[in-house]
Amino acid sequence: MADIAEVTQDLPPTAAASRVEEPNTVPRMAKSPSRSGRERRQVCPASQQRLVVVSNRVPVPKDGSNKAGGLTVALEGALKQSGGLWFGWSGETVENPSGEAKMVQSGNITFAVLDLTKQDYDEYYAGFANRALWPVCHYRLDLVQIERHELDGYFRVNHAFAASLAPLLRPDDVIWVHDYHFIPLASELRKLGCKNRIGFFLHIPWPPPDVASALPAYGRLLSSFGAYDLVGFHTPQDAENFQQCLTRENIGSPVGPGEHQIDSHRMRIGAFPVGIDIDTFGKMAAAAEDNALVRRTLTSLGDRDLIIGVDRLDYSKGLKQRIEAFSCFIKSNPNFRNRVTYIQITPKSRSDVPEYQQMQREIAEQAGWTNGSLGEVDWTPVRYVNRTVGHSPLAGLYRMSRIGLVTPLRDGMNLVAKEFVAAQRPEDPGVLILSRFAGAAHELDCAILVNPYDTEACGAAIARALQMPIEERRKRWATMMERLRSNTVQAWCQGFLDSLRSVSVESTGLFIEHDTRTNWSVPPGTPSP
Ligand code: ADQ
Repeated sequence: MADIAEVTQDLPPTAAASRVEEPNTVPRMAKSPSRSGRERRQVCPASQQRLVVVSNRVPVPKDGSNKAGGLTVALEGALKQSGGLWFGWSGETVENPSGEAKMVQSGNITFAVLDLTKQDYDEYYAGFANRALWPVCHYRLDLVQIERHELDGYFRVNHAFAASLAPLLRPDDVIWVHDYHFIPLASELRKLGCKNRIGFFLHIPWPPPDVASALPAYGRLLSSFGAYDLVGFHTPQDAENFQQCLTRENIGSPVGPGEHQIDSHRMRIGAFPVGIDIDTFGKMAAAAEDNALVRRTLTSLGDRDLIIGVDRLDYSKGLKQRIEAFSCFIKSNPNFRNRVTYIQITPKSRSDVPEYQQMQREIAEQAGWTNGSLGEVDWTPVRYVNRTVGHSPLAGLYRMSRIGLVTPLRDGMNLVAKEFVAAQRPEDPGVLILSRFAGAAHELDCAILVNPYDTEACGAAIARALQMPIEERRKRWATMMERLRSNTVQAWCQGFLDSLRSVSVESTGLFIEHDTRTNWSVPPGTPSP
């Protein structure tokens, strides 16, 4: 989950002035009926149910900060609708965390964050989440590190988060848990008596059983998914892989498309491809033509065409293969020498994970070596930049690029691909070259789809994109825009929550109907009071 997990890590520390000093203003979790019972239960109409979002990083607001990405804005929008709580890690490590969440109120949204110890951080975040779950989910079994104490730390931190969240919950809250850091959170909440509807969305891919089973505590992790009412993925392929994993491990059984019965609990499994706020992004890109950084960059290019890559520095993004493909393109198409510039904007991430440190060195060396061997005194073919760029200049840079090079080896969705398309000029759009292993390829199949491992084919795709006739560029772009327009980030949010609100009612056995006279929701057949 890019905006939340990575980009918001730049958010400044919590504003002390806006701290809510009285955690008791948030009601304690009340007793609720059995998940499978048919007791009368006071349930708010769906529109009034409070939303609780749980994610590893929380965009705690601070005056003057304007770094929220589309996903954060969409989730905040959903939280604002009915009032909400956003819960997760503070981003801080301290010696003795209190175990009680620090609360910040902003309008009708409460942000509640917990500190971690250094050991928790090392084991849960840098350890199990990013050295076991991340590589396995990205099909990189060669990079998996299995350490028993990190696995223990992962479950311990999930237990601690659940214990801190439980007292903040109300019986009718709908809980939406995000990403691989928190797979066991629902099962930990259930152990503490939580009967709420709980949905989970995985922002990264889910691999097929032969790959996924390389995870330590595979069976335990899979079983813990059973505590959710809805589990969502970016693509039907990921959802199918996941259901196959459950079936192969004899964890419940499929009971129809996208439904899985585990004991008495029916869980829904679905694909919810995340979108972007296409109109806002398009407008921002158009306005950014006047942005100072964009104009300076344009001037620095002279009459060369721009090829752009924008990614966190992560081995899943295929940067090594991408630079190789660019190099192959130049060698096979010498007429393009000194006529194109490839800018790769790549902020470092997870620098405390050893695999990332090594990769950072390798990519920097490769970019330098490529420039040394291909460049001219007056031409640097690859500009490699380890920086975060603001959303507005980034949108402007996309807009002035002839090619967006988005070639991850594996990606849950890839929002850069969508942002690149949304930023283009309708009359003269650039071309998206997209890996077939990005979730975005399901919707953006009018991009030039490539196999990122095939260097020569990727090099040829760059040549093709640079020479693509304007009619073809416009046609491909218009089709992609149609797809993006029909699935915005707001629609994604709404779609997931609608599904969660409907599925959990059925799956818990509490077939709740709304009684307009009492404004209560009750199981059908319950006599009126
Ligand atoms: P990420 O792996 O971080 O997210 P991605 O979907 O591409 O990848 O999102 C990156 C976001 O960060 C984009 O909004 C992009 O604009 C921004 N960004 C990247 N580089 C930047 C830079 N140099 N400066 C400023 N902003 C930059 C995870 C999954 C993805 C999934 C998302 C959302 O790995 O597969 O698409 O969550 O679910």
